[in-house]
Amino acid sequence: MKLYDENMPAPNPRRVRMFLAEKGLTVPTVRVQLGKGEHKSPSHIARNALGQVPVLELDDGSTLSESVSICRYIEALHPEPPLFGRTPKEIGTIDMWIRRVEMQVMVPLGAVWVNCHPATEAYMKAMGVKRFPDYGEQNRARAFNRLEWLDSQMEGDFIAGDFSAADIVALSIVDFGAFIDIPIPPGARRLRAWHERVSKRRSAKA
Ligand SMILES: N[C@@H](CCC(=O)N[C@@H](CS)C(=O)NCC(=O)O)C(=O)O
Repeated sequence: MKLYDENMPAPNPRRVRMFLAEKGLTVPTVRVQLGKGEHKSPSHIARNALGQVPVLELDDGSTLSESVSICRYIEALHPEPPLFGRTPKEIGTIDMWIRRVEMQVMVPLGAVWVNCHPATEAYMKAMGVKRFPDYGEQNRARAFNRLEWLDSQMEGDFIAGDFSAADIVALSIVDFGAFIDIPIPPGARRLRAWHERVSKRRSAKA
């Protein structure tokens, strides 16, 4: 196996690195530098038609994309420790929270990133994609609101019961939010405590 990867602050490849670290696995990695447009090169498009990272190349030469799908593949090969749940209820609950953090929190953060963050201005222009700064700003407010909502939903130490893939996905998103100046809101005490707890894990450095 080989992981086509990119360094922080890219949130999606980080999920796979963290997942592998939690499983105690290492795989060779190849850096695909987004800043240099390497993800849109013909060789990378051949790996992932969307021209994104992460991509996992399997030993038979075929490829898998989508960070959560790659993690599921790894879990199927290496079930211990289970990070997508063991019982039907755990499996459903973890899946629900992965979808919620991606759709409720990551979607507005992504809209800020591509529409009004200075770091993507030149890139979007080079890609020929028009930016809508007002839309981006609306999503900034939405992202703060969704982080507050996530805080209101926190019941225990982790997002979905025991530590799971939902925490890995959420950490990648919350840290990306901080990188684009959308930090955990001041009143979100439970989310902040969760963030401190999860950030202390060795895998968070992966
Ligand atoms: N849903 C995908 C998203 C992948 C994604 O957006 N990756 C970013 C890096 S964090 C990327 O490659 N962006 C470049 C682009 O979309 O052109 C996943 O979970 O892997």
